[in-house]
Amino acid sequence: WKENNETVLTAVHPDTLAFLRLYHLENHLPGLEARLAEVERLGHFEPSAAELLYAAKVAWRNSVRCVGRNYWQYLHLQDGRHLSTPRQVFDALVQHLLFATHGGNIRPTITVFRPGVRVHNDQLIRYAGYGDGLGDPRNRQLTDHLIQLGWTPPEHRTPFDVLPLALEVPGCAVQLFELPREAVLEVEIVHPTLPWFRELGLKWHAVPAISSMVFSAGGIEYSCAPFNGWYVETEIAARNFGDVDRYNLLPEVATRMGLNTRRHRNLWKDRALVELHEAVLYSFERAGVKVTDHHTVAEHFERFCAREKQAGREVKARWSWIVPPISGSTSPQFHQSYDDAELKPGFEPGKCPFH
Ligand code: HEM
Ligand code: NRG
Repeated sequence: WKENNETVLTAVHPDTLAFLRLYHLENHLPGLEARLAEVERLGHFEPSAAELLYAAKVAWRNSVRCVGRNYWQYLHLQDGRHLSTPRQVFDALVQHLLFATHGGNIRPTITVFRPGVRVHNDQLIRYAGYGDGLGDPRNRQLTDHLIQLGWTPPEHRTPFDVLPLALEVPGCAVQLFELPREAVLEVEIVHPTLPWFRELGLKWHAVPAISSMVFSAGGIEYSCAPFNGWYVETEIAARNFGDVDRYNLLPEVATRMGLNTRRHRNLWKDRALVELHEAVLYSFERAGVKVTDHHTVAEHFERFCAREKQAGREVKARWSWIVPPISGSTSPQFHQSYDDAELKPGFEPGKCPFH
């Protein structure tokens, strides 16, 4: 980039300039100057599909709270920037889930909509949390919000009622849509050796698809850019099932295991956790649904760090998110410290639409 083209340098948004430089540099592409001149002429940055895809990959690579970054180069982009009605956005979200789910052989996928589009749900697939304690307590406010927008819970409520999506596009009222069954693959949770596990009636969805984060790319803030990979078993077993303020299943599992839950020293919580983890891994595998375990993902994260180092980049990470919630010290990350600076392109928390 030549100093004598000072006007272009100052007129292009600094994040656009930084991203286009990185894009051309990392991909050994010629034509940076011509591309910057074009942005300057147009007066704004409209990423090509290839640029947008690379920005999304780098945003994943930069995600300090993500331990799954080893596969950052393998991300599929669905470009939804041309879509303008709630119905079109909904159809693209269903398409996203179908493509990503892939019958269980999950494909990391991101769909990018034009700025201003919003999904009120923080994940595309969420289970209702009802006022009387049924369901996922984490989603109580979201459930109330959806009811206020006109949703009627099913007549026979269960702990796992999939919530409808609330979609907002500029110039249109918020609209609710029910996901079709075939877009929501679920796994029944059973245990390889404890037959009573099935009677707990547990299941979980195959695809975690975060839909509440703002994708910041080259100076543009995409308010709706849902993305997914696959689960680490700890997310479901330790946190979603085990947390006291989620499904809180440790007391019931431990009791069924015949453990005394009135004392700590028999490690009933730890034993119940291990069985829950084994059940989740076994059930996903049995159903042919991709899931990883905390040991494998930790190993892969180390590979990612080594490759990044070779490329001359320092891996930024948030220790408390990277280290698994069980058996922390068995993961190499436990014994390290990390700088957790957030780079761009990146995913940032969005403003909650109902708070
Ligand atoms: C967070 C694993 C794919 C971006 C996380 C977390 C885990 C994880 C375990 C922590 C979640 C929590 O504690 O609630 C994985 C695995 C993937 C994957 C195994 C498999 C491919 C992706 C993809 C993207 C991504 C495709 C984006 C393109 C993020 C971000 C966070 C995150 C932004 C932080 C979320 C937040 O702040 O709530 N990931 N991930 N991950 N991941 Fe990944
Ligand atoms: N813990 C959350 C999901 C957060 C994102 N995790 C992933 N992301 N694996 C839960 O639903 O349990 N991903 O893109 O794969």
